[in-house]
Amino acid sequence: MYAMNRVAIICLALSVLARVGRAQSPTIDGVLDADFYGAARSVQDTPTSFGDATNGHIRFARGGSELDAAYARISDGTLFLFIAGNVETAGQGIQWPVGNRNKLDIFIDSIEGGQSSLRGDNADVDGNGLNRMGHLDPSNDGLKFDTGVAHDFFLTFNNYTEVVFIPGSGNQELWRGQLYYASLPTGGSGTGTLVGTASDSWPGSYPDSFTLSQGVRMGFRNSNTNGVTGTGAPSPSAADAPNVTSGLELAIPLALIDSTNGDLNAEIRITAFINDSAHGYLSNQVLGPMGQPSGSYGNLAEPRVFDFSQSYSPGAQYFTADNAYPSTRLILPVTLLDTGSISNRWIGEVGATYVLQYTTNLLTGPWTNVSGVVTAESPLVSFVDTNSAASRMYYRTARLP
Ligand SMILES: [Ca+2]
Ligand SMILES: [Ca+2]
Ligand SMILES: [Ca+2]
Ligand SMILES: [Ca+2]
Repeated sequence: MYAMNRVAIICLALSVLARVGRAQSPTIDGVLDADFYGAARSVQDTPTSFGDATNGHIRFARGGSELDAAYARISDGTLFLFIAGNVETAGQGIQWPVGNRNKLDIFIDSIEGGQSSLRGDNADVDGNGLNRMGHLDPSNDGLKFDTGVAHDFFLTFNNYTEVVFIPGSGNQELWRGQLYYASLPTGGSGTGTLVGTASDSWPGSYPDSFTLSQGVRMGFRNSNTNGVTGTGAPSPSAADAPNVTSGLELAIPLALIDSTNGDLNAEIRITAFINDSAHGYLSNQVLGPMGQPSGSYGNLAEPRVFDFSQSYSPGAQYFTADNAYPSTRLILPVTLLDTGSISNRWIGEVGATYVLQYTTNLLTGPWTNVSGVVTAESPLVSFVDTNSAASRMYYRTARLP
């Protein structure tokens, strides 16, 4: 089945193209793939005012949440996001303490438009928690982001336990991790959904990876006991934040964060923070970080009156992910046609020109043109390569100046 192998190779190649010389894709398991992600896009500089977890269990973090660093990379039609840190687990008081059900909120600015000031009429997700941060009345105008940031999508994660009766073992608390998604259109409303609930099926069973709906994959390792300290520690410090290699890892299909016509910004901006269970009380764990000076640590409190663009919130409370291959807005998976030809599709900028190229060796090249100039008449650009020679193992598109 040579043809199938070839398609598999090509699919693999597309991810390689993002950055030749680095790993092709991460393992979605809540452990940092340093070779894949490269340098952190943001590192925490503020000790946590939401408690410092010290128990170190792979799933259950007691008494604290923190965001130590963020890693992000776009590859193979997917935004890979790794948030190093831990999120307090809400137990039921049987095997695990009744903790706070903290929320890890993630906002993504990836397309034109969106909300620089959160509206109050967005989709109802996580107990209407998104709208808990949004506009209520003129004196509670809604959470505001840094100048120039208008977020388009929202994700929120939390973890808790569910009591399940296990014959022979009695009531057992099994871990659950929930992920919600909502769009944030300029005019409000939008769509929202529970992407999925990751579930341990048996006491002591802790799968590395979960496949949720919408093509989203999630890994979670909650065992961090290092990173930032609590603000109440004898010597509060954020010095260890860059060294944390466990946390929440997400693979998000770009189709979930693009516009209806397939457009996607060349730079994607992401804001992440820890919130309380109702999304009604912001911690000081934000990425990009708050830069709180020693002696002046404090939570940000009511989200409806907080404004990340004000002088009391210095610096950028967002981090970026580059569309990794600047000449390719987005390469979509190739399709093998009945004729043996290969259909290549990519998301381009209308009016821009591209050439489709192939190579037999990703490390040494050379790249040879398959097509002549292809002008993007619409955001979805396609070109069929009718030459099925085995030498055409890897494809890319190059945007012409
Ligand atoms: Ca990983
Ligand atoms: Ca936007
Ligand atoms: Ca810590
Ligand atoms: Ca700011």
